[in-house]
This record gives sequence, C-alpha cells and structure tokens, in this order.
Amino acid sequence: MITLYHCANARSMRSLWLLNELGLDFELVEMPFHVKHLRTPEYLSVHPLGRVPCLVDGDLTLFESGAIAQYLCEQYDDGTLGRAPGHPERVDWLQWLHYAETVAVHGASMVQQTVIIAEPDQSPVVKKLETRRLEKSLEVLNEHLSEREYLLTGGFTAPDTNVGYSVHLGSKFTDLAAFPHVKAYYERLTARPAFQASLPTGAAAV
Ligand SMILES: N[C@@H](CCC(=O)N[C@@H](CS)C(=O)NCC(=O)O)C(=O)O
Repeated sequence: MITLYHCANARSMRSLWLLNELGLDFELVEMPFHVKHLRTPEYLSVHPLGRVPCLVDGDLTLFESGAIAQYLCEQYDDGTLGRAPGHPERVDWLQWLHYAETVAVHGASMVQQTVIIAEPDQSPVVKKLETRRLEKSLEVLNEHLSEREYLLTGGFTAPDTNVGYSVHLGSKFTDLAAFPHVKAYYERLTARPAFQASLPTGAAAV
C-alpha cells in the first residue's frame, strides 16, 4: 500500500498529481501546513525534517519530490510518464524533472517572505531578488516551451507534474502573461483531471 504525506499547495502536490496521473491506489495523509503538525514525534519518525512530500510504499520510505517521481515511474509506469535509461529522451527527462526545484525555490522563498514571516521582518530586497530570479527561471522555460507543448517533445511526462507545480506556485508571485508559452503550458496542465484532483478542497482551498 502506498501512503503519501501531503500539505495543500505544498511540493507534495507534485507527488499527489503524479499518483493521480498513474491511476494508483494510495492513502493520503493530509496535514495542515504548520510546524505544529509537521514536527510531531510521530511524523519526524517518518520524515527526519518533518517536511512534505513523503511517500511510503511497503517497507520503503522516500522523501524528495524528484526522487518520488523517478521511483513511481520506474516502479509503476508503462513508459508513458517515465523515460528509462537508454531512452533517447532520458537525459532531458532527468534535467527537466530536477529543474522543477530551480523554479520552486524562488516561489518557496516568496511564501516565506509573504506568508510565514511577519510583515515587519519581511525584506523588500529579498522579495525583489527572489521575484527576479523566479522570472529568469520562467524565461528559460518560456524559450523551451516555444517549440513544444510539454517539456519533452514526446508529450506529457512526470517532469511536467514537478515543473507544473513550480509554475503553479510561481504564478502566485508573478504574472504569467509575461511568459506566453509558459502561460499556455500552465493552462494545458491545469485542464488535466489529475491536476484538478490534486488541488486542495474545502477549507484548505482558500
Ligand atoms: N526538495 C524537497 C523540498 C521539500 C520541502 O521543503 N517541502 C516544504 C513544502 S513545499 C515543507 O515541507 N516545508 C515545511 C517546513 O519547512 O517546515 C522536495 O522537493 O521534496
């Protein structure tokens, strides 16, 4: 049995989305995004930093959303969402899978600066720098997507869930209209039923 530890709108949305794309059965353990819930002795015994995502599959426990995507594809995919070693798109698959974090770190810094840190301690310099760095990372994506619908020419794959989440997060801090190919890509992604099934519902949606 697969269990995913998740917080609404956090990077664990990547793993949730991919599980949904793969059509796997899993148990979702959803926690409010607060240290009070993430740093309990019980959860620290699952993830040593008390962060999300964390995936448990039988005896195996995995954190890091990139590793989780790679594992799920190697274990459960038929070659649609994954690219095995030797496949002509394997190296691109790896590069874009991990590019997701290059984009997401700036969104995560902006969450810290705008939501987690109280206003008097927020830094206008950090906010400006992180927004600019987020935009630079989206520029690279925009150029890449000017010639293809998804990150790989071969179609939608697991890196699209990880990068797609990063774009979803980034869109809260910059206007995607400045990156038309990214905007169109984001619209394609958000139309997918598996993406929609990974969005928060109820109180967590606000
Ligand atoms: N590189 C890790 C980052 C995991 C991470 O930092 N997750 C954030 C949510 S987006 C978290 O759990 N933060 C809670 C905290 O730092 O207390 C991954 O991609 O899985």
